[in-house]
Amino acid sequence: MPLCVFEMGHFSAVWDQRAAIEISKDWNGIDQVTLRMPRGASARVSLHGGQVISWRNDRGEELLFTSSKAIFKPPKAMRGGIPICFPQFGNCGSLEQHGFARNKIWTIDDDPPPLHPAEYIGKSAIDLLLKPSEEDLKCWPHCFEFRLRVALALNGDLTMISRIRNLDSKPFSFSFAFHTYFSVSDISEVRIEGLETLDYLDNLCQRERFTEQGDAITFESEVDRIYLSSPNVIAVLDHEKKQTFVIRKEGLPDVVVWNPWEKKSRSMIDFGDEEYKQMLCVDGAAIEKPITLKPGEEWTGRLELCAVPSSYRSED
Ligand code: TA6
Repeated sequence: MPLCVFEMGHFSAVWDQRAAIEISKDWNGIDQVTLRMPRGASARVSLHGGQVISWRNDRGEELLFTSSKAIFKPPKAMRGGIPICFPQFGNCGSLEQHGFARNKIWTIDDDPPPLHPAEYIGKSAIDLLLKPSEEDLKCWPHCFEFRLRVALALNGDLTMISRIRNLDSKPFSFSFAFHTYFSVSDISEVRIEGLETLDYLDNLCQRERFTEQGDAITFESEVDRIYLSSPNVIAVLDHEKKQTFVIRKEGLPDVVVWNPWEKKSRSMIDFGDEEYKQMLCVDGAAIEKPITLKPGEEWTGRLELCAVPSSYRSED
């Protein structure tokens, strides 16, 4: 099948005609957009929350976790996939936990301002837009535009780009996270590399600040931490699956690491008691130092996820 090149404004994009974009409706009648690539990879985004709800590799294997008890009923965000946490991460002030963006209906943005040409080459993508409703402005009185681009590359890599612009007459600040639920084989066989020696805020100790030791992070109990000023490349190694998630990020200095373990799992109605064994949240985020935008200013946060075969080397 020939590749064809077509003009997008002043950019050209190389397009494999076997790539496809399908729009369907979920059982609540909310649009979902599925990106399909010729080698078999796919990603599905719900207009409910702009949430990526599925990311599959060339073999059709699901790479993101979704709870078997997830509640697919607005306004609650589905437990899994990649919910968008904006304008806050966490539970402070009058806003709901992790902000309202993940609980709102987004629209398809058919005329987004262009990105760098490299963002278009060999990718299938959808652009979504969130603007505050009157109701939103009552609880968060700042006018903004949030443009989200979700793109799938020919090799199955998933890219999410958030662009948030201040359309107000005064500055505003926000915190942000791509709240990414990775599917793992067995949490006791997983380690994270790239966060060694960093400071972190421990959500299990009123966000007290600690320093991570020199080894990769492994899991034997509940972990709920915000690692600060992290490198832009983090690896999540899954021994059993012989697979590594490589996380590349820009504009997202912090990394949230969360596994609820047994006790917390039992307290969540939309989460199975044993499901903590098959998931791990590793979120690209901007939390410690909220982003402040002056009128007219725009912030960009970019996340790229790859799933690569890996031979996991145990240290011992
Ligand atoms: O740090 C991650 C976290 O804030 C945890 O404390 C836990 O609450 C998790 O997010 C899930 O939040 P959610 O609102 O999606 O249930």
